[in-house]
Amino acid sequence: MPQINADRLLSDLRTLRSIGAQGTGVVRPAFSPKDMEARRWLKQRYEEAGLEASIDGVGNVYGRSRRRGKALLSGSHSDTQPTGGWLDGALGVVYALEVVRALAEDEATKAFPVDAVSFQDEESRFLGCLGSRSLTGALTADMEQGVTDSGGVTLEAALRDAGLAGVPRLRLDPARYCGFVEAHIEQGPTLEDTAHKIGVVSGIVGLRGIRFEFRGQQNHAGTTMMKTRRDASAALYELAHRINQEFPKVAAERTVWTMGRVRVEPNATSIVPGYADMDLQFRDQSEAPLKAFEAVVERLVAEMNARGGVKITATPSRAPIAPTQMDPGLRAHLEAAAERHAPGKWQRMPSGAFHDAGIISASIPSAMLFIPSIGGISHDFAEDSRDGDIVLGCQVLADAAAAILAEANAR
Ligand code: HGY
Ligand code: MN
Ligand code: MN
Repeated sequence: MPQINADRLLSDLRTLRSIGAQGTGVVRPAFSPKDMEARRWLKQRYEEAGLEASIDGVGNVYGRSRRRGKALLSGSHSDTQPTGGWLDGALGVVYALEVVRALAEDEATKAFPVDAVSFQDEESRFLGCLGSRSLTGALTADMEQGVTDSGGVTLEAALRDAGLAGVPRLRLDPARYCGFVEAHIEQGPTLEDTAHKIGVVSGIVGLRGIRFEFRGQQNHAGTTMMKTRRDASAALYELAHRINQEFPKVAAERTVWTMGRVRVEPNATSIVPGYADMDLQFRDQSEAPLKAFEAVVERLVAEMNARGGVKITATPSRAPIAPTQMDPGLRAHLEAAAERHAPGKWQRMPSGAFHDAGIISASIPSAMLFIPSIGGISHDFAEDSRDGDIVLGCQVLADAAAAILAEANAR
């Protein structure tokens, strides 16, 4: 059975952490100088591991094995949230690199092809899972057209400034692969709460987003009587409150919704706001609650607009991500490896976060493995996992990879 090198694994994770480090966290937004520095570092590590490595036209780092036969693809994303944790994405990226090396060093597995990848912009600076959508042909010109980040930078400008304009974009060949496996931190409390060490993901949430704009009349906060106001912020607060009242009536057990970004203009104490906008994001393991939420939003906006005063518009804020189920055959190998290395200390579980595996699974059978997050914290500089859990998770992945490849190449 292939043996991972724990010191090498942890050293590469810590090197990647150092690129864009801020305190205990990491700031490496897609296409930023630190993101591209990390991708060039990774490309070099892929080459040192014997892979044919490249950075494609949207910034995906791809390492292709020179060996023959059905290949396994593994990886995740190395871009981060604006206040990102050091392991979100990075864990699966470095695990894949270590699995390439560990299998190459083992007599029984050294002939098997393992490809490695770091996807671009999983974290939705521009477009959630931009890189994996591009690699699978799911990134359309319409989706790219005019897309900007929260600061108004266009994707086109970001590609140009990152030196990627005109660079060919890679496309995965599904026929090359027996599967894709992504390792990731859980980003939640379940494994820690149950004292389990490994999660084998059953399904990945789907996600939709709506941007609301509220247009009223800016005016004086003292001389404008309440009954004559067209206060954009008051409409925002009312809609947010009514969403929080109505959504629970149609939500499923694990449906979540977040209104984490709002803007009120001109954002001054003595001015009745004339403009406001807000992003609503909602997720579930199935489409039904997502559709029900959209119907509630449509009804609430129509009711409020019928009153007049403030005009509300609601438009999709991002490309939707559909809920996906993980491949049973690959999951069985992850479960068997987990039982070998963490007997009785693993569980099947859904993913409340979305992941590139949710996009890749449309063209290549996919599966995911989780390790515990300390305190269940993620998308925060405090995000962390124990070294022992990090090492154990990588060994489970390497063991499962060997079994998957042996099965696929025995046929
Ligand atoms: O938001 C998510 O689920 C992912 O971590 N980007
Ligand atoms: Mn992630
Ligand atoms: Mn994330």
